Amino acid sequence: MYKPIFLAAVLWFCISLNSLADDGYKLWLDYQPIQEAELKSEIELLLGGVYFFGENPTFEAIKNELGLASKSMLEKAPTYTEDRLQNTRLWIGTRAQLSQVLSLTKQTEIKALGTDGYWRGTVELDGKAFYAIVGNQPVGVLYGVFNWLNSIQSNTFDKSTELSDAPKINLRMLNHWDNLDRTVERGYAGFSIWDWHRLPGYIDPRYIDYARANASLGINAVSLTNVNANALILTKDFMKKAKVLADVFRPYGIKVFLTARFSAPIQLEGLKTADPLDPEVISFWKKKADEIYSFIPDFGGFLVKANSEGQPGPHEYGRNHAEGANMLADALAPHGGVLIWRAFVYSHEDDVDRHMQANNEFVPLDGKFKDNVIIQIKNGAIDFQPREPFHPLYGAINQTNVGMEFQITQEYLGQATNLVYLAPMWEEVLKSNTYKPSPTSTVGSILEGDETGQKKTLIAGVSNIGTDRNWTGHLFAQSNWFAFGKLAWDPEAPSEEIAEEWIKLTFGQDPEVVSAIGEILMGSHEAAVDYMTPLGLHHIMGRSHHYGPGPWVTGGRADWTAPYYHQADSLGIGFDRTDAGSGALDQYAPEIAKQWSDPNQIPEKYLLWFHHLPWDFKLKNGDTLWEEIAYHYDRGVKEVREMQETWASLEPKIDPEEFDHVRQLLNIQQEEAEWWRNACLLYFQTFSKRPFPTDIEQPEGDLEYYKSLMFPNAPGI
Ligand code: BDP
Repeated sequence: MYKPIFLAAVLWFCISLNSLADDGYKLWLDYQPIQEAELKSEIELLLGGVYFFGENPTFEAIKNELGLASKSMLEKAPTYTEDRLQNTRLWIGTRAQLSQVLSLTKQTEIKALGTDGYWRGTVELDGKAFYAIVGNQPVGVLYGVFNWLNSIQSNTFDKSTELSDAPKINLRMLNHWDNLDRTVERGYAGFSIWDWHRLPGYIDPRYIDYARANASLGINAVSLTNVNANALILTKDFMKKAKVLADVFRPYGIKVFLTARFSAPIQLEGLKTADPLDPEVISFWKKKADEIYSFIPDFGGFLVKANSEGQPGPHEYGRNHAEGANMLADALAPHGGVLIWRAFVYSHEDDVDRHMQANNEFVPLDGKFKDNVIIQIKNGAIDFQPREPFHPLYGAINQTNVGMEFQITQEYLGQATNLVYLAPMWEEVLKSNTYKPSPTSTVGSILEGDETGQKKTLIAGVSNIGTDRNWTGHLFAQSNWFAFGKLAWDPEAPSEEIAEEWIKLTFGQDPEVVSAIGEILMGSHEAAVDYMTPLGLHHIMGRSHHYGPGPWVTGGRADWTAPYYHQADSLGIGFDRTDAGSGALDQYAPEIAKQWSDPNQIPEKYLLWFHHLPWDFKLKNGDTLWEEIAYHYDRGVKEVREMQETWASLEPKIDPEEFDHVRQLLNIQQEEAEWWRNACLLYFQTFSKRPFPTDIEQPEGDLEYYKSLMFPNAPGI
């Protein structure tokens, strides 16, 4: 008798618990109820009388967002009015639509903000005040609305202050490394969110939430598929599927790009060649581009990885990167498409230091690329390492459009088990002074196009998004998606401010929570560098999956082994890239080459990236190199333990589900940090033959055991 009642009670209890718990799905758009009475009544007034100047699909998307926000923040739907003056408080529209009610000065000011810019503030008409959100185009209005909602959530909305903003970069883009079978290369958050099998018939609601999240950050372009490309994406069947995604994303201002496999003419059409100068090949790509545009009229263009890590490219036919890229760019040009060509090229048949190969290939081609080509350069010359000095191509080519490629997914940074906020690392790169083309140039100013008058600008990030309920595997990895979007919009934005914004939107306003999580975020990158690759060490991760330490990895092509990079021997450690070594430093401006060539002057964080130094080399603080390496690894572990303690102190203030998710992952991170420290120090000690400093926690375990660990099913490969 009691049983069903008891079970029902348990079920009810579980459901209500569950509805309280937060699984992270809503990202930074969870629109918490407004607590502050004054703000609440102000927003109630505004959302109680919304007038849209005109109709279009983007305004529908805005209405959807206002609906979600209002229901969640105020527990009621917004009221839309038909008459712009009667019972109206909030005006939403484009500059042209509001031209009768905006002063000429205001209109000129807004016009200067460009396609994606917006302005919001109070407009007076016949003695009555209206709050207006205005863009030059509907997409600018959308960005303005998201910004307004954000200000409500972070309690900074002030209707008496005008606010305007515009992005500094044209293309703010996510690169998905998603395969057509839904596996994701270097993906640690489940499978691909593109359900190709059920497309075009089935539109997963996630696509819309994905578009909302991106638009809320200003991300306006998405490359759907892996750079290690499958030509099938260019067949009609897949175009129909991609078209559906493009249709979903369009109201949110997001353009779709696809990766083009250079050998597609052979694979799809049976041509004998993919030579970019062959007339049949040229005609194949022209027809292909026309066909894609017939499905997706605003198709963004192609992203291409060629002649790199086994991908086909123009070199097979004795042609260079410019000839390959330009042929594809010509096919896209009549439709206004952009061709993004990656500079991540290196060959194991070339003995030259891998660090130098991209410059060697691209610098001689500077000025030879078409106007609709952008060269997409990774932040560093090797490969998304925990810390890299900026890529020497920045500033070395000045007559070619260049764009940035960051990696948001944490391939080399602890994947989805480590909490690492990447924005400080990106900020470090963006702020780096290149001294070329002008003494004050930075990577950021080059990307903004200021230095060379570059018209097409791009910041891309390799996505960390998958089917996991919280999208990114680790809840805190959401901060990296968020920060990427913010930096692509404004490469000068400080990572600390971005962190604070994300925390407030994700965890609320409590100053103690904001400051404690801020500390965790801001220290997390340096901690990871400390326990993985301190002092400029690089590429010493496990073979192929890049999970965990693998400084002993040898065999196969040299530039995929760890000793190629750390060069540890009985005399010392580090890769000599000075003139006495590979000479890679000469690819930087003389100001940098000079300073960094001197091991006593180079910033110590890059020391072993450029120098092979004796174990007893003295650092600025008087420690020997060997001691300092040990101190860094030791510190890294301790920093993770501090992160754990800080997080634990927040338990009463964090949603239980989110708290426990992060707590468990931090425990794994702590174990992994210890594993890194033990394995690397024990391994390097076989060369240094020196004792560990006595004031560190002594590395424990058996080196042979660490070497024997295998992870054949590690995710992301
Ligand atoms: C490396 C990844 C590899 C990618 C490659 C790339 O290990 O999976 O295909 O970059 O960027 O970091 O093309």
